[in-house]
Amino acid sequence: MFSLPKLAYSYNALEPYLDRETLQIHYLKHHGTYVDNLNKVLTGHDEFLNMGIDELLQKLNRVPEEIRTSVKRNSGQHANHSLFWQIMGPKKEEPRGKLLKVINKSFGSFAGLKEKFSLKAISRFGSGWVWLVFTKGNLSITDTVNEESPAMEGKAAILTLDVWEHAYYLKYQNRRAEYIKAWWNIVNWQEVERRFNEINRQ
Ligand code: MN3
Repeated sequence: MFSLPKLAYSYNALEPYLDRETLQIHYLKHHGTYVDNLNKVLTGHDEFLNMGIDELLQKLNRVPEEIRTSVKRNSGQHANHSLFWQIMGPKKEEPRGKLLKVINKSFGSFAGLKEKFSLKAISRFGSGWVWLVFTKGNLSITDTVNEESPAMEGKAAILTLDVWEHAYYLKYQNRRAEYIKAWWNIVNWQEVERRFNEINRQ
């Protein structure tokens, strides 16, 4: 069985950048529904129901074809949102240490990373996700459509941004660029660094 991960902060902790109502609906209703649907569609398929989410994403091709699209959709969204909640937090922080060095190497500066990532997020047409991926000593920015993710290709992302409209519409309406600009204030760089160090050690 899959379940909603606990949030490490309260629903209003990310105000004013991410409002309480949006966070609550996004987490409980949107993410909650993906988790419920995943458990429902996998009922009777215990092999997959008992996997961790990362393993399930790696083994989607083994899921019976008649339920594969639904399993991919809901497991992808479950994994993406779980990461998204983790890499946010109420403390205003900036990247430091080894992570900052690699950011500088890959994008010139922290400002360079923010600019390139924001541009990708603004120009992603329709629903999807933007990612910061660490492979072979370098950081790179990619975007994916709908529920897709680097994890489905076996790559580890250390940061992600949800640019589906449900992530910002209540507060920002169609102003996605404003949402993205505000979001930088609530990135949990300690967690991003922890994920970076974990991959860097491998
Ligand atoms: Mn979402």
